[in-house]
Amino acid sequence: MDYVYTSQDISRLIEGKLTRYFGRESGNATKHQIFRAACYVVRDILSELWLTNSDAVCSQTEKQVIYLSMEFLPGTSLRNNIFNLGLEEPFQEALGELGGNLEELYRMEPDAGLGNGGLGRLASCYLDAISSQGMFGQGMSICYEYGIFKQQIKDGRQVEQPDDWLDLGESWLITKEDEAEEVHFGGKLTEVWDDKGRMKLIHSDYTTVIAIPRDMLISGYGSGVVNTLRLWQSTSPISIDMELFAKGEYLKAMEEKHQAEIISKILYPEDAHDEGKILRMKQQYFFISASMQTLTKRHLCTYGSLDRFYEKIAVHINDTHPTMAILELMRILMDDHEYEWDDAWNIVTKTVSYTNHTVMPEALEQWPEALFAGLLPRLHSILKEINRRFNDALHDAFPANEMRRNEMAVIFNGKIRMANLCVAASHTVNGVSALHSGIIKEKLFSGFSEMTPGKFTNVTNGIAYRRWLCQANPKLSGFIEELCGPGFKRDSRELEKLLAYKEDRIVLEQLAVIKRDNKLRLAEKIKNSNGIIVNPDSIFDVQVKRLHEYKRQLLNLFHIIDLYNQIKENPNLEIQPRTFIFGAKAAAGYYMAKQIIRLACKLSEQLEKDPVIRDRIKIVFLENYSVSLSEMIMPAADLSEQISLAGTEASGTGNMKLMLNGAVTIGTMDGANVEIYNAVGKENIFLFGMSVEEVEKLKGQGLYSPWGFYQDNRSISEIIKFLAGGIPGENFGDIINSLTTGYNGEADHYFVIADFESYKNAQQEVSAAYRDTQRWGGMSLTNIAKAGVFSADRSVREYADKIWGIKSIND
Ligand code: 26W
Repeated sequence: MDYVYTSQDISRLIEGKLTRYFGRESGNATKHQIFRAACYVVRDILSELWLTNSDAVCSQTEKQVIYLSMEFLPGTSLRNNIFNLGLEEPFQEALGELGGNLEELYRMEPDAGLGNGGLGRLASCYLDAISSQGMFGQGMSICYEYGIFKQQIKDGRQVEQPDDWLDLGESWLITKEDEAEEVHFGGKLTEVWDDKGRMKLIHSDYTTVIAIPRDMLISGYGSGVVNTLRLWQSTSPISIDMELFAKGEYLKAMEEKHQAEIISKILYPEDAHDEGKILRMKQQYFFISASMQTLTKRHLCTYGSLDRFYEKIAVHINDTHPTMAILELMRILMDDHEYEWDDAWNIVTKTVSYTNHTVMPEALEQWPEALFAGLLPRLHSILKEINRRFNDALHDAFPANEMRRNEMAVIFNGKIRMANLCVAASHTVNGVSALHSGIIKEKLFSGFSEMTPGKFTNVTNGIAYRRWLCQANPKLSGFIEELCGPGFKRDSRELEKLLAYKEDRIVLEQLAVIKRDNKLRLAEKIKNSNGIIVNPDSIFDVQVKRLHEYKRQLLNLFHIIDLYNQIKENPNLEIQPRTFIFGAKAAAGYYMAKQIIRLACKLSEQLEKDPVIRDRIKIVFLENYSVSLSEMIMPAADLSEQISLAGTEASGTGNMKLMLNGAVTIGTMDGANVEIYNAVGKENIFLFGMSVEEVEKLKGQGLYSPWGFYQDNRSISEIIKFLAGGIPGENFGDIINSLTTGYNGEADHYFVIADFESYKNAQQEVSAAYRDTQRWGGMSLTNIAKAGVFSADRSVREYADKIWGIKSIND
């Protein structure tokens, strides 16, 4: 799609914004003002498209998906929108004419970090893909005033700082006060009988919170479709209680307002650990209630009835956090529109679908029933009825198996199990990689799959690849375009055309030059932020992701300590120089994760101090890993560390971004690594470690003892000794304890020690392969060429066909 804007048009539009909003001209405007003006111009262009080709307009005829998620991680938007609109050139020229610089504006934009990691970024990749595929859909979430914390490293420790992103980030938001909704908390229920002899429940004495929509427009690449991400902000209908104020009770006078506003104040930074906090419950109901009310109102306005709601709306539940949508839709249908239970349930179950993103037991949400009942009395009464009916169905399905019935119940032992509710009410349930979908079907939800086998499916995750290739790595993207034409930007499978050059020395050399340029760019960033000079010819060995024991950053550190010990023992040891790059945020309350960060940072200092070591191995811990930082790291990586214990990482998406940028994976047979392996073949990946079955077997025997390895494997005993006293003044006793103390799977819960030898061998193969530049070049090229299947465009088409039943306007 072509939009005809010349650079003169764009500079005139920017000047117009500067005059109207800031009373300035480009000559005397600040950089912030120019940034804002450029955003407003882009926003206007998107708004125009939105008014003709959007979720709002076309939902009159087309079915659309509502993607409910507690988290979205859009990162920055200016570059992405300008790229998607194909307006890079006119903007570049216009900014030049105005005495500015487009790259500089890009760098000023703060990340919208309204998510923790994989789950939130996936949601944003999918919105991008929905628009790019010419489909209609809307994301719905919370407009957190503070996003994921900014991480600083001080003396090797993580320090969390608030992320005040709205300051400049607000430029993208369109506030729609007229579409605000009321959300009710607490209160009491009374039964009354109407004149037709029907019982009705009246909800009274509740507290009202107002939800105000702040919409972000989501452009698509070349499709002309613009969708929206609706972020709800909370406020109170009462700004100040005048009576209390008059009595001199100033703080109390504003209490209600504060209580309301705190709901959308800050994103919970726990990922994969459910804390069962009441504020989190309020956040969930707040955005779900506002979203479901808006959707039903909109539908009613167009069609006059909610009978066939599911023919126009697919509601998708992104992990269990938005599960209350099931209950809220039941409430609206029955209480506000007088549907009978069976009819309401029929509509709900035809509307909702659910994706599971983790099998970690500590991440599966459970709410204490009493807490839930107090905060959401009406939803609780609906929930109890769902549970009662579902228990009847369970009795029919498993009459003789009480254990099975108990494990599948929605309410059990005073706890509400959100995942069970999701599975019971959704028409389709999916996992996020082939392996993970198998695990949820066969293990996590095995009872459900016995009862309703057809409900389960897989959609392997995908990434907004144009962001990580065309925008983040323009040199590589430009080179691919030279070789294969521009088709890959629309159809990622066209990347396979690169395979024709697998043996072409000149092409491989050119790819290596591009990689080196990107490594130099990252080296500059490292110098500025960490004060460490890195060698661009060393292997850039990258592990970037949230810090979790299951992701095994510790295994990576074990390998580094082993290399250190080896060089210490034999200073003449020939080794391939490596720069180990880490980026990882730890949840604020996750003690062991923070210890692992400290180990990485202190080890980094220790290596740097030693001239025999520092030219060969180095650790760089980059602080504040984020979408923007990943856009700089991915293009510079040689080796991609995907080393979770098999069966723990649902999919991973960083693995896909790194592969797309030509990094070769060292990994376990876990999550989407399995599919990467299938795509590139065994000669283009370094596999190691136990398989899911082997892990299961070892766990099942209950005999695993890290001590056996400690005694038999000198590398391991030396590593533990190093941890016990190798860094003067530092104590890593708690890490040692976590690996060695406890019985039956307590010690070394994620089998770091059991997988070490295999990992070390794979790492030796990496070094050998890297030394053979021709071989490495071929591996790298194959990884790029085969990354096409991991496009979010493909994932979204699968969701559309298999789950949502939505279509593209381009088909
Ligand atoms: C209740 C606290 C909480 C918060 C977030 C529990 C669980 C989560 C998420 C489900 C964790 C998450 O981000 N999972 C990741 O989802 C990605 C997208 O599907 C996958 O690629 C990752 O493997 C998975 O860890």
